[in-house]
Amino acid sequence: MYYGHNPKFPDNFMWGASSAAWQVEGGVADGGRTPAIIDLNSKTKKPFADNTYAADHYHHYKEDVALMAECGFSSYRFSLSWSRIIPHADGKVNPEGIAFYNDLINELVAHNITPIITLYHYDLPVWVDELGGWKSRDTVERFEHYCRVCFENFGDRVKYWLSLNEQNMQICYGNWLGVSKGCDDWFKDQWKINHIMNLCHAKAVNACHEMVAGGKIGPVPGCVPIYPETCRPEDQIAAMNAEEFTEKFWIDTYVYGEYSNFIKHYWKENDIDIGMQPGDAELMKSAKIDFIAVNCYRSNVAKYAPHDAKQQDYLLNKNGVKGQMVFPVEPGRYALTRNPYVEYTDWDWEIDPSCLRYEMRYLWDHYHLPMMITENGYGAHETKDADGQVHDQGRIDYLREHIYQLGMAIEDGCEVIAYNPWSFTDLLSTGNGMAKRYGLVYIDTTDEEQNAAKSVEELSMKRIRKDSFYWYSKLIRSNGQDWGKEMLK
Ligand code: BGP
Repeated sequence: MYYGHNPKFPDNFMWGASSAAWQVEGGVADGGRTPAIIDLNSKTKKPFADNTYAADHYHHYKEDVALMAECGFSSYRFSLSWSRIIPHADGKVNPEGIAFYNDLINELVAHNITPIITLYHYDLPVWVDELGGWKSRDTVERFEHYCRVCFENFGDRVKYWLSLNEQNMQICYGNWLGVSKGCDDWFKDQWKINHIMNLCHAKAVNACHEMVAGGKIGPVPGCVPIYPETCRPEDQIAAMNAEEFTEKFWIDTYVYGEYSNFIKHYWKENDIDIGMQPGDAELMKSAKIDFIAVNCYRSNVAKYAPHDAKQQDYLLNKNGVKGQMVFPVEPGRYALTRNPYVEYTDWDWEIDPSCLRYEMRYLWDHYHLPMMITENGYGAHETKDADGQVHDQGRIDYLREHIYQLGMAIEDGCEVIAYNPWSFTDLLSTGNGMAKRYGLVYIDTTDEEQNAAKSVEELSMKRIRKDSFYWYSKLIRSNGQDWGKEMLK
């Protein structure tokens, strides 16, 4: 659809950026925090980078919020560290953890920045893991207790809440994100764990509605639009299969509060028992979400995979040298493949601005719920130039084209309330530490320096505004009018 004018964003549209506790905070042992499973991953499983220091936001939060305000933010999406708030199995609340987040929230509110909080972003406390972790139904009760503590302490100022970050990706890539640890039969166990996560999500939704006056809550699926490789009918069905098994099934469950016939049939065919117990169906049905938060960076292409094709796991690019990605083959379901019509990042992620318009249209058509973008962004190798500045034209191009397509989705009639790209400052990448940078603000540190440092005081951690910071500031201060170049084609 061509409109003959640039897109307009709603007057109260929230512009900001995004982060997650374990990737940005550092201060892992400060203020009474205890370890999370992702800390262990970050220490032992290369190329995860050690999150001991990360971007040291724990000690720089005031400076970081001041920079957000300078940029013109009206929102900031971040996560809380469960083990900072409840560090031990006795379930007692840690006053220092509460104080840290109160200070951060107060600082945001004082600068007219709306906090959008993720309750869970990959950092299960080790003490919860030791008591059975995601394999144990007791985790539902523990998670609900944690959520209630958050709503009670922060709900007076925080009205937008997000339940679990990318539950779909945690299940699809269980090995990568530490969820499959200790499972004997991941093929079957993943669905039990997924069910427990659904119960956690439902408890969070209901507790938010019960405890937070005017509170709104939604899930955060990782969304990757899937295009069929050709108009061959088998490719179209393969694209639908990929969509179901990587994201649609999860979003359907959040929205409808029940499992679809498609997935129930798959479980039956494969003799999978997800551990449904009396009361679960009612709990899931009762949890009505207010919006869908969307993480969307890229699109994928699917094609037919015969039932006797050779299975291939998805091998992600782990070093930022183009051409390392190996696409998955799921015999009888789908195979993913390269898209010849788009550019790729150094980590082989498709650069496809239209994917945002597609995803918004897709979700709006299916679910008719408001949406907010909680992640979208450009991961790149970056260093300071000779002038001490960071000239990230690639990120400006990426953001400009993606935000423009988001605006076109709004013109198409989609209800979108916020755009929070990943990330505000540089922070740890899940796959590549500080080597893969996403920030509008450069953090003067490297993996090598962090690995060699004995304490955070040895690291510069200086904040340097990248070119994208200035570009984004102009765009958001004009509520999406000042693109920095002629856009209408
Ligand atoms: C999302 C996660 C984030 C973030 C981002 C970029 O899936 O929610 O935590 O890391 O992906 O991914 P990566 O860091 O692997 O480049």
